[in-house]
Amino acid sequence: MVIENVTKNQSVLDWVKDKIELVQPDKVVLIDGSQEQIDALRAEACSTGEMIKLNQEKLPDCYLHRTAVNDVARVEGRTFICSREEKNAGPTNNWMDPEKAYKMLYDIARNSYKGRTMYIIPYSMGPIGSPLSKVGIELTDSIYVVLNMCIMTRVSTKVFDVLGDSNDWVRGLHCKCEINEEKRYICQFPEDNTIISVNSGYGGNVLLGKKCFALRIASYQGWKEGWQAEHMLILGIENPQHEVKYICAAFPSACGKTNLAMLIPPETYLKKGYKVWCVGDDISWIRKGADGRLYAINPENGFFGVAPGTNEKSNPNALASTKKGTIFTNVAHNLDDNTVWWEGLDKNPPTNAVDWKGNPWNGQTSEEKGAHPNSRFTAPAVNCPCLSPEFENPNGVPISAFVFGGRRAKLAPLVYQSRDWNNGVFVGSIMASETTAAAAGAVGVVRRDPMAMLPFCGYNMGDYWQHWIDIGKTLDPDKAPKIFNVNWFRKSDDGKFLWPGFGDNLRVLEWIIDRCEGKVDAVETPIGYVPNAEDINLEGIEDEVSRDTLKSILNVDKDLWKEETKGIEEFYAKFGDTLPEELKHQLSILKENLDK
Ligand code: OXD
Ligand code: MN
Repeated sequence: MVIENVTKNQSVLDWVKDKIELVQPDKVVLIDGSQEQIDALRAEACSTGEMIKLNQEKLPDCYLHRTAVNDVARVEGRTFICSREEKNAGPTNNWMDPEKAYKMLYDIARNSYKGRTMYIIPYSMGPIGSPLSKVGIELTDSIYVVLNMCIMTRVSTKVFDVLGDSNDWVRGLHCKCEINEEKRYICQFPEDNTIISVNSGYGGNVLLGKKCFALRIASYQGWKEGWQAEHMLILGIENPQHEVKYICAAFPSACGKTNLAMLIPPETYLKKGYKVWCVGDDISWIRKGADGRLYAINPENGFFGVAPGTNEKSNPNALASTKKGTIFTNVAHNLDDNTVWWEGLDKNPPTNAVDWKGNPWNGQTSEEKGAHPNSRFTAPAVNCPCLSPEFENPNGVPISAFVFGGRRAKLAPLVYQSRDWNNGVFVGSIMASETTAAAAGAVGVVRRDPMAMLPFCGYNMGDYWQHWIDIGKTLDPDKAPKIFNVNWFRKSDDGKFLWPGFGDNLRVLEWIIDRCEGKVDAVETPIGYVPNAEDINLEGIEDEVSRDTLKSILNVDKDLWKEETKGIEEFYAKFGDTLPEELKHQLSILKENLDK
């Protein structure tokens, strides 16, 4: 099938023709998302060694892929926002002049598909035809990208029917080139709805629907069009009366976001009939509905999850999601039964295996890791046992609360509620996490990551905060989601975690929902409202968490917060005149409250 047969959209036809002339593929293939085509591409990728077909009894339709060893993660240092004015990229993004960037990227891309095939992937972020969805087209020379996009997005030529002759679609050009680190660039052109990614073959750099479109480009579109693209999971909490309330939550990496999105309620809650539903694990697109409330969809169609640490205990729903139709990237390959393994899957590493680099590996004796710490599974959302029945709802789900979070050993209490919307925007803007041993560099260093959007905001973060404030102005305070902050990671002086986390986090979410419903009181502190210790349900974990321990992790230490305001001030100073007045005001209120 050729593209001219499925669309007459001139902007699409012109752009594709132009890019074909640029990169000079031997062959052009239009991807229609059909099972037949997917099967043929899987077979082709296996015949060239690009993918390995896994044990089809244990892992039906599952495959393994290894990237180049120099190409295993997103590369923030080589990711650019190419807005016409540097100021519009803001102080937290790398910026490149668009004219220069196009020239440089086209020089790299020119003739790079010689001897290769161009795949044209038409896809929808969000259910096809939903008023909250958007269309993208990615051109790629990688079958791995095609097959991942077929899991992570809705790939179909039907998107052309939805698009008609509109110019509102996102252009994505991906060229593997030589996977040269020195010439690797991930460039977003928000003013042109365009993404160009060269010299990488790894997930977040090349699955252009995800971070590049659904966050960087979409956050800019949301700013211009009056909606929001956020780095937030979406979950639904069903109570024993079968009422479901939805929460969107943002966390920096290494805070258990995927685990929270697929939380299994504690035994006592299960017995009473509570359920948790996953709508999304990473990204939310949010818009005001006809009833004046905010509604969110998950624009993705799969999970691109970190494999290490995922196991039957930490996240059985994620693990179950990987059991069919999944592509594993950079995990260890168990040759005995042709399955996969990663650190933290179980205590029984394979002895006859191949590590993520492709070398023979004995998990019982080797000092090296079998799977790369950022190895991934790309799993279809439909596999998830707790996938929300609302997952395909084109209108999204109504949001009761926004939850921000971070990893703070001493500072932030287990949970607090902002005083109002603008105070909640302030709480999101000061989000920060202390680094763990999982990342390179010093441990315990505070890294600011406002709304968990630091590497994903497609425009000036100051304007982004103002956009949050402006959205609040359009909402009736009774209908606006309430805004909270959580911290699952408070530690004792001897370094032990004081809150059990995982499924028990539902106890905190329950308080959050009760606050949204006006069912429970709270204590006012300088930073916002904190629960009365009696109001967090500890049934079943009294032995682990005493009321006194709970009280200690709900406390707000004024001296630590005074120190914190200095860090906030320093961070805010970067934004100059783009820092919203309202946030300056919020910071001064916090300081006053702490001095009282
Ligand atoms: C992700 C990330 O992979 O946020 O989702 O880095
Ligand atoms: Mn993410």
